[in-house]
Amino acid sequence: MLGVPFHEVVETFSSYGGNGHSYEKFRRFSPTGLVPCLKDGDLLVWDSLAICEHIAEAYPAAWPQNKSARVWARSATAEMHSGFQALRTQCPMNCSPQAPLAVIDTELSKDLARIVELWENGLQSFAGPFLAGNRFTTVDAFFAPVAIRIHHYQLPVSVPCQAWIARILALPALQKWIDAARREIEPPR
Ligand SMILES: N[C@@H](CCC(=O)N[C@@H](CS)C(=O)NCC(=O)O)C(=O)O
Repeated sequence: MLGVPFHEVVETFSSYGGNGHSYEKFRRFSPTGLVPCLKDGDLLVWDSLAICEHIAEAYPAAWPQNKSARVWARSATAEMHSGFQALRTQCPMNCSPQAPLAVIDTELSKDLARIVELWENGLQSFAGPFLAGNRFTTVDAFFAPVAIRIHHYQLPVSVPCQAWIARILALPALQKWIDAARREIEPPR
C-alpha cells in the first residue's frame, strides 16, 4: 500500500491453527519461531508491530499525518496487537470461501462489540473512508486480517463496519494476498 519494495519468502506452516507447530522450522530465520519476520539489509526485525514501526521510520506515511489521528491509530493498532484473544482463538485466519461460525459465545461477542465500537469511533472521528482518515495506514493493515476473519466466519458487525470491510477486501493488495493464500500448498499431515 505504501509502494515499499520488498521480496516475500513464503514459509508454509507445519500445521494450521497458530499452534506453534512450526517453531523449529521458523527458528531457522525468526528468533521467536513465529512469522512475520523482516530482513532489511543487515537488520532483522521480528514481530508485526516492530516491522510496521521500522517501515514507518523510512516511510512516515505509514501513520496518519494528523496528530490526533496518529495517536488514535497507534492505540488501536496496539490494542489489536495485544488483544482480541477470543477472536484469535475461535476464528483462526482463513482466506478460503465463507463458512459461518455456528456459535458466538460471550467472549467472542465482547471482542466483536469492542471492534465495532473502535472502528466506528475511528471512522466518525477522522471522517473515513479508512479507519484513521482518508488514507490507508498501519491501523487498517493491522485490522485487515480481522476484516478477513469477520468476512470468512460471517460474524455480525454494524453497517459502517461492513462497509469498511468491503472497502478493505476490495483493495488490489488485499485481493493479491487472499489469492496467494488460496494457492498455498497444504502442509504435510
Ligand atoms: N506477536 C507476534 C505474533 C506472531 C504470531 O503469532 N505468528 C503466528 C502466525 S500469525 C505464527 O507464526 N505461528 C506459528 C505456528 O503456528 O506454528 C506478531 O505480531 O508478529
